[in-house]
Amino acid sequence: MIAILGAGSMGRLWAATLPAGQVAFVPRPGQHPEPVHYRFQPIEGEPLSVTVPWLQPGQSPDLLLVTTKAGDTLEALTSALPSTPPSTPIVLFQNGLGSQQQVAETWPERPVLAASTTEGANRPQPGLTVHAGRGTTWLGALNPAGQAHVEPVAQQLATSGLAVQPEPDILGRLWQKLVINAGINPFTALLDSPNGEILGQPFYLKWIDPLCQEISQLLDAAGQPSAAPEILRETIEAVARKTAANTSSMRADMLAGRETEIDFINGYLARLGHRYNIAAPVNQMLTERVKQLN
Ligand code: NAD
Ligand code: KPL
Repeated sequence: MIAILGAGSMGRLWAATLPAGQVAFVPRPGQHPEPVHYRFQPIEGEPLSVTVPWLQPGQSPDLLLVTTKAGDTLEALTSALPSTPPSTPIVLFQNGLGSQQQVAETWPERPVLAASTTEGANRPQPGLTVHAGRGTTWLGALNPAGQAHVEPVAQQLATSGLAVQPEPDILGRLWQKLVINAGINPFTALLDSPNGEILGQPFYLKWIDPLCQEISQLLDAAGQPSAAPEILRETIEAVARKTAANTSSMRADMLAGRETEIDFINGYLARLGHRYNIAAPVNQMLTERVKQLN
């Protein structure tokens, strides 16, 4: 049985694509709800009707997928883990960085893995989950206890039909995504613009170079491969152009009045600056401004 903690867009994507009958959502404490019914719109073909039960007391999952937002993850796992066998691998799907390390440090003896995914899923109306973009999910261990689980978990997740790849350097891959999210997401939320439209706006043009300077220094301090600020800017802008019409996850959260993941993107970089004594005022400013939007 695969348990999924977080019955939102990403959780429902996996629940709809993994073989039926093998998946259950993990309830919040005290919740005794009915099974979750929804329509699932795959990338191609007709919508499917999906029903997912909740994990019952006494059921022991052999895999736990965590698809909560970064800011909810520690609390959600604190409730869920007492009834999860200690040997069950935990796969973290959160964007950004910081929440993954919190989990690995809080439960060092449990097998903790992280996923970085370019799959896209959303819920444009109640009861409907849309697989909005096909991508790849990279999977790697965050601690020694997780190492032996990478290959078998990748094979188990690949039964969904989604592309899943083992990744020996999952932290590096999470950093690559963090850089892109740090250079696109806060601007899309603050300017209330699709990804491609930020590129010509004065606020973006004023801050992108000093932001890339900070990120370049932070990459070095964190032991990640060096990248010059100009290269970082090119990488960020290539993704913004490729996804020009997209509403970023941060802008979508802002428009829906949900808490954003800024604390785990530019906020993470600002905290890292503090730790390594590297000035990161642009990351700090973007974090504070996005938090003021809520
Ligand atoms: P979402 O808000 O749709 O889903 C999160 C779910 O977690 C919600 O249903 C919420 O009720 C549930 N939750 C919160 N606290 C809980 C708790 N204590 N116990 C049980 N459930 C709890 O978010 P999402 O879009 O599915 O994103 C989840 C994570 O995946 C985020 O970190 C996001 O950045 C990342 N991600 C999402 C996508 C995507 O396309 N949706 C793509 C890549 C990465
Ligand atoms: O990952 C993204 C997000 O919206 O969080 C990008 C790459 C910016 C695409 O929208």
